[in-house]
Amino acid sequence: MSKSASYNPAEIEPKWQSFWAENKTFKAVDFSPKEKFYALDMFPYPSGSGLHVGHPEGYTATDITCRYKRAKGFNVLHPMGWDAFGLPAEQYAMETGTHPAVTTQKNIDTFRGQIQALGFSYDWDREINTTDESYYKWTQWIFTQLYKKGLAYIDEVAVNWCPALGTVLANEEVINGLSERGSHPVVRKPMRQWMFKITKYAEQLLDGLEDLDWPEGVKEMQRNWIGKSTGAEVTFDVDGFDEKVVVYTTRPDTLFGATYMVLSPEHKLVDKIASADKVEAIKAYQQEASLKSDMDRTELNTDKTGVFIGAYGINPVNGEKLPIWISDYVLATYGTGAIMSVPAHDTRDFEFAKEFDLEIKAIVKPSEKALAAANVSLEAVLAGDVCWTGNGESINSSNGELDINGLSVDDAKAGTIAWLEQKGAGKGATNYKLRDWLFSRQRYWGEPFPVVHMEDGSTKLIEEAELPVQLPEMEEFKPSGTGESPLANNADWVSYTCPTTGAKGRRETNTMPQWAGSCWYYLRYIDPLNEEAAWDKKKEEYWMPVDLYVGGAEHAVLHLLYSRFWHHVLFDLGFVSCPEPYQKLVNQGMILGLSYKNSRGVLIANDKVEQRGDKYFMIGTDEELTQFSAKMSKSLKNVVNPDDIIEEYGADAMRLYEMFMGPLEATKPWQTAGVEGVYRFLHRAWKMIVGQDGELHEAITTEPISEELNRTLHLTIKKVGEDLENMRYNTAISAMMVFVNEFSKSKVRNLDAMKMFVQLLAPFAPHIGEELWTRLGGETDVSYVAWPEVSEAALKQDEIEVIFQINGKVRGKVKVPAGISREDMQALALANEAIKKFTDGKTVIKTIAVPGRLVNVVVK
Ligand code: ANZ
Repeated sequence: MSKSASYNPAEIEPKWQSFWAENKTFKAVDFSPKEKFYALDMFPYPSGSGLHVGHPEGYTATDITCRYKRAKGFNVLHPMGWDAFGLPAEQYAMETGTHPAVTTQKNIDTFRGQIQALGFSYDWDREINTTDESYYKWTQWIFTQLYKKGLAYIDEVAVNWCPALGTVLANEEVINGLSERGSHPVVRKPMRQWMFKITKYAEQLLDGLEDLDWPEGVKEMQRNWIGKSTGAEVTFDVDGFDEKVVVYTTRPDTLFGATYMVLSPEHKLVDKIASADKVEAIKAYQQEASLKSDMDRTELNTDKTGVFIGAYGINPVNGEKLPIWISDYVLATYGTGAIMSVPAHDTRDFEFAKEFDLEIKAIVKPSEKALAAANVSLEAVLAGDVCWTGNGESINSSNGELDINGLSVDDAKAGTIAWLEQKGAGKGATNYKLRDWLFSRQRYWGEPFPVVHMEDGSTKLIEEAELPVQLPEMEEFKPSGTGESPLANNADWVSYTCPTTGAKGRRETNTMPQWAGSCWYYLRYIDPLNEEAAWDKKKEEYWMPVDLYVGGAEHAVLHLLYSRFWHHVLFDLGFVSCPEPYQKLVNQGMILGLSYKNSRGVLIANDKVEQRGDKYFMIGTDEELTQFSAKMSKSLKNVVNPDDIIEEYGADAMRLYEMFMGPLEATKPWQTAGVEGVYRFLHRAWKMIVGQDGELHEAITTEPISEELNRTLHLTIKKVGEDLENMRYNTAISAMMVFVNEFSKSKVRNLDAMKMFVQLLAPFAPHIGEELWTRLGGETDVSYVAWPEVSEAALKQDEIEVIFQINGKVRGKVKVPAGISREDMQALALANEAIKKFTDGKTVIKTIAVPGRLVNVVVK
């Protein structure tokens, strides 16, 4: 085939993709003596709508880094797979009768094709699919390990039950009482569920964050999610009963300001200590509270509700009788499910006290400075007209024995805790917001639990030899409606006979949530075909931890916390060699689409918009619209399909544009005109190297280039290398654009310089990179050719050219020694003949020097 003269991505891209696939160019070598580099992409859920431009953003970034690392001599592991269990495939099955396995396979094939068309350097021999038996067998095995360590248990828990979806949802899947998917009402209902004791790992998960190279914002979100707080548990006697109420408080220093107490409506003491005349009102209130989510209950600025239960607690510091209420703003699942209320210094208590006209007693006196800053008067605080939640000194807080008056909040806390401990009325305590993880779903399309409920009431774990517990083929996927999964309808599958004892039982019919497969996929990539074990320990030691993990910021807590939890457990069990799975994490920014709105702010879908000149109108009308950037969505019809871009401009242009749009972490709008810009750059790079006859450009010889061009070459090598180390892909591309501009002007283009440039370009635009490399006579493909070295000598500049100006007008150019000082530049300018002509007889008001660039002399 004759070599084509013009840049034609449609021709070269499939060619190189086949070359890489046939030669397994990007195979990761276990135990290679080279230094390892493990780059992980958040693997996609293969949805029916195909790849979105957001996917290749992160994938391109890691791919560039991987290709760079190979050239730097690393043994790179860069894998891809499919997070393929999940609700959409099951819902689609309910609507169409197509089995989720069929839909999933079809979607995976589409995704794989789209991803391969982008020329990513994945080791496809390591592809995994979380719905394959050979994969989920090991997901089940990990469950058995957690179970044996006592970290998995069954509990009757109030769960988020969504009648319309026929399933229970995780807290994160409920937004303001509605399901995240479909916005259906969600209610609270107690059900038998599998739970993981992630709370046991709260401290470890908190500590582990310290040494990770992660965005500070993500670490902070995890810290908040874990929500560690320290304070005290204080024991209150109940007037007339032997029962005691234990409360959790972060402010034991405010005990003297407690004026009432609140139990959560579900608190087990309520029935015991309530007076008979309150029972009915309490029942009604409990019923009402059961319908609200924790989120709704604890929100500020909501109307506070509650019922006085007719009992009194005794304040241990002063013996005062405090009325006990129930209210839904106190959660059953946090602390002890009971609080002492200090309305003067706690916002929710304040709102409640105002609502029910309860006493407000100020016992913290803020400093004058703090009052002024908050624009609050001391009188208002002392009178209980405003709630002061900040610091200050304790007042009215003494019982003779315990006297914390005049102390700061911290000292008063410490003093109170010491006194309570001495009296046996309390102790220091720590709490976490983190809850145990609800780990079961009432769905078909998920991993079955390796668990059987035996007839004798025991729970039997399916051991490794009997795994996997296969998901049975079924034709009906509708939830059973009782809250059980569709699997409960499959009597054959449900009934179990123990192969050794013959004992009978019922299989667990819940399935695992979608998080399960993604909790450990990075470990399976290490040893994807292993049938004997989830992974080989030696391979794990070689490859782990993941050196670079790139993905969307929406995973800041759930996936990233859950998988850290599993990994910590696996570490404690000795199955993995490092406690943390992901050493460095980078969040890619969201790519927005262009959208339109009319003068009333109504959003208009893109298929209803037409452009006239540089303005936008509602099709066929005079209604002018404004353009803005918005999240891509089907309804706005502003989703960009990568296939269309590849077809028109090629994969290299698509990759380059996604990186050129801005810093990787930034949110940025997609503009197809921008793709044209980088596409033209690729054309220019091609023409710099390939002549009109399809042979090498006649300017390319072995003749040396000018010192100046050589300097440009090495500056570019330096800049691109530094930018790649720091994942600043956009500025690296700018540097290469400068290079192409400079060299395209030159009639002498040294062959080696061209080869080095192509090496720099290849990680970003690998197809054109391989093509130009072979045309330049590169012997093997460019993927593993050693990265070019920067010549420090070439960077050195003996003389630089400086511009002299008078009142901002250029009056001369002078060569000066590189590294000249500002003062010397100014002196040279004033002594320069050309400048002197303009200063003679005038007054020099000032001289401004920009080192290495110019001197401006201002005269009058
Ligand atoms: C008295 C007090 C006085 C409080 C004061 C705060 C300020 P964090 O920081 O989130 O841990 N609390 C305790 N258990 C609760 C529950 N189950 N439901 C709702 N609220 C609960 O918050 C702990 C504080 O939240 C505790 O300290 C308690 O109110 C309340 F000036 O006790 B505090």
